[in-house]
Amino acid sequence: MTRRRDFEKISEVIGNAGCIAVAGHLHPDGDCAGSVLALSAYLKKEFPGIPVDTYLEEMPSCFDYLPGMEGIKSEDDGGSPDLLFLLDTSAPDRVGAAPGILARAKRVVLIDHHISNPGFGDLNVIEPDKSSASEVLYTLLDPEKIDLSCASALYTGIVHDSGIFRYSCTGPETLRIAADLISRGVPFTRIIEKTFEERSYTETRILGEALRTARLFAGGRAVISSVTRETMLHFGAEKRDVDGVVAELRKTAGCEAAVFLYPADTGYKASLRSRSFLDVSKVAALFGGGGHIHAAGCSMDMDLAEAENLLMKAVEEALVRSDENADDMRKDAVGL
Ligand SMILES: [Mn+2]
Repeated sequence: MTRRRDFEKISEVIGNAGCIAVAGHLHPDGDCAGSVLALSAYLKKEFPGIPVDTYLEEMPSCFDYLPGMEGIKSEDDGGSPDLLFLLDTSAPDRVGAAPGILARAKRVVLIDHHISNPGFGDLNVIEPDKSSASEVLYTLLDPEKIDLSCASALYTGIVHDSGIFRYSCTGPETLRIAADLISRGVPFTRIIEKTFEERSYTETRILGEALRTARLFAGGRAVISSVTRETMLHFGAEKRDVDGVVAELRKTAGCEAAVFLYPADTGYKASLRSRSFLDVSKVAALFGGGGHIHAAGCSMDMDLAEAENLLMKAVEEALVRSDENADDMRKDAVGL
């Protein structure tokens, strides 16, 4: 796996920056928020003379324990920092909260783990073999200067992108880092309970509806479900209330892939997940989206039935192509 590392420690890149900004991607998840807030907390403590602005779109309230949540800027205030740290953000058009800041910042430093990241910063640390941006960030910090709140934020990022150390992106080093963070007193049981297990009443009910209406396709090797605008309204649900649905669909026995659609401002958004071999980021890319091998998403600016049909066809074709590739590999292996 390619590793790109333009520097070894955060302290090397601060230089004489008069003001610093830290930002992440659109629709921040646990890794994005964890890495952004961990770095903000670290910089504020380590460089108290330098103002640090933190940009993040609104987060679900289960993340309220993260450090510095109260000081976050969720909209573009026109700031032009000397130095912008952009975390977990795979492309220039994925910058959340303050998209314009990318062009206004004098110097941009990327810290990421997306394989698709082209390296659009002035300095880049992009390590696709790492579980999370938070794991990459940990290796750039001085271990002696990671305090409990920074450690809790890093742990949050790692535990979210690794699916509580279950996804294949979890490596031995991921667990060593988690062990170090736990030894610093990170309240890991509470973090996992609060951000994974706890569900609002609304989430519980709309999840039930999405599971009840799930359908198999591609010969039972994939599952799809969706919720309409009307259903969202009926349950009083917002986008964040359906974030966990696709992960539940993915648990369906025999299914390699899961697709979930929910209403966006225009049309629908699709979340795709796979279990082992299918690269759903390639399916999402067909519709202008992207992501990781096992988790991806795209926008479908059309009516629901059309979006479902296109996605089912694309997933089924991708599954067939994977079968053919596997056949070819078997033939190669036996010299046919
Ligand atoms: Mn991530």
